Amino acid sequence: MASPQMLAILAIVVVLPSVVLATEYIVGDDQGWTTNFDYSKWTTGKTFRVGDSLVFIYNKDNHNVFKVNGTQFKACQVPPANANNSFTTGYDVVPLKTAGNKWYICGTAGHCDVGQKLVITVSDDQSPAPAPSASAGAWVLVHKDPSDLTKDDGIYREHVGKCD
Ligand SMILES: [Cu+2]
Repeated sequence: MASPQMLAILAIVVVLPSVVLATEYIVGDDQGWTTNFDYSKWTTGKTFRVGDSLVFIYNKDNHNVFKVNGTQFKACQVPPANANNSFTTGYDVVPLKTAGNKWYICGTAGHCDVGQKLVITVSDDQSPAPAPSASAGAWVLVHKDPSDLTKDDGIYREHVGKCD
């Protein structure tokens, strides 16, 4: 019969992969959700997947979050608020439930116009980012015969430091 300790270990093993795969993105990092921040720059290099969450952190006296469509996003047009499209707590966790483009703006007058707007593309690809496996392959190649690679080869330069 399985001991409680064994069951606990089993539970951790089963739960862990889903915990690792889901990412909570704090929008704007330490700047949070605010005016005069470049959110398109913030999204650069990030991959958003179904199951991840956005966390909007802001002063609720000054800001809020509206989920809008692409047209409203472009025009900074605030839609009528409903339970599904507006967030006002100052610490809003927004799960990314479906793939596709998602648009968010602040509903306070003028804030979207000065950059408080965020557009992301959510992928339904559940596999981890492809970069690690690609670099692992390149690393093996470097070990095999580094002399085949020229000095200017990006792969060689990127991974040669990891060789022991
Ligand atoms: Cu605002």
